[in-house]
Amino acid sequence: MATPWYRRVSEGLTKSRERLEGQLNVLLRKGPDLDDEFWEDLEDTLVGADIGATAVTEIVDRLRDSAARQALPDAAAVLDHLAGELAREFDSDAADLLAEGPVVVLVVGVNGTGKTTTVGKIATEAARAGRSVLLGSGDTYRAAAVEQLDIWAERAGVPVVRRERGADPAAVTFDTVKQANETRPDLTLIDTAGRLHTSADLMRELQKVQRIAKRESDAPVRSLLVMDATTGQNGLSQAREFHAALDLDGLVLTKLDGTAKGGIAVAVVRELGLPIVRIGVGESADDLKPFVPDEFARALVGRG
Ligand SMILES: Nc1nc2c(ncn2[C@@H]2O[C@H](COP(=O)(O)OP(=O)(O)O)[C@@H](O)[C@H]2O)c(=O)[nH]1
Ligand SMILES: [Mg+2]
Repeated sequence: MATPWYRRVSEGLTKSRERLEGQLNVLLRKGPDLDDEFWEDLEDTLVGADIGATAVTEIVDRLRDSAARQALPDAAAVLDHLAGELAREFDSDAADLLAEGPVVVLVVGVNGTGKTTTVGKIATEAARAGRSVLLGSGDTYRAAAVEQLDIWAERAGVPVVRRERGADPAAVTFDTVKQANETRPDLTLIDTAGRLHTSADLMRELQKVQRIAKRESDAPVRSLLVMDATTGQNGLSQAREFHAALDLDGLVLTKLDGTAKGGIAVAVVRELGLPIVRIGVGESADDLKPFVPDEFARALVGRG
């Protein structure tokens, strides 16, 4: 049964699904036999979807195993099990860090990945659920970033802490956390900049922001990476760098509507061992969704 959630995510994953489904159909047309060629083609197809070589090897091994044990008759039967095996790659027991309260969440990531948009969407989601929200405008490098966040905040009806352009992001963080300690919102979200002169400069600045937040906040502080799914393996290596510098707590994977390689979700979770907290499947407030492994896998593979 197609829930509204499933329908929207499934729409968002259209490009990924069409690509993967198309290739799986090519594979099926080659014949029903579960020979070496089938398994190799299946591996190639999954690697091509950006699922990542280690995950693919394990998924295919498990499929081979169940093909033998459950006497799966042919290629079609194996592919019917693919979505289930993909879903197993995700940890479905991870707690939703945005549902904690009170909590302070630093939102980090490379420029243009969708940080400010995601902060706006999360604020909207939380405000609609009747939770109190406070935003911190920590990208002080671009005037447009502050204005952009203000627009989201106004629409969601939530307050924003800001300083003048060029101010120290750690100072904005300090002010935001101080206000959070006084007003005790359920959810405090701090937007940050994604570009500095070098990535080492950026990591140092974000570490400082994180240090100040943790030192000053009465509530727990979490760090959430926003990653653009269209950047594929390159995005994955940036994610590793953020994780090494900041010891992240979770991920938001954005722009899944804009890529044919949504399999990157599997690679990211596998490589970083972090939960996907939300996914972005478009630019509007309604296009931020919780991550539901089974349904995500089905939307990605398209079969069944
Ligand atoms: N298609 C699509 N666009 C998105 C998504 N999330 C963000 N964007 C767009 O990506 C662009 C950069 O977003 P922004 O929030 O400014 O990125 P930031 O530099 O990380 O703060 C904007 O045009 C957003 O509308 C998404 O899930 N899907
Ligand atoms: Mg921004």
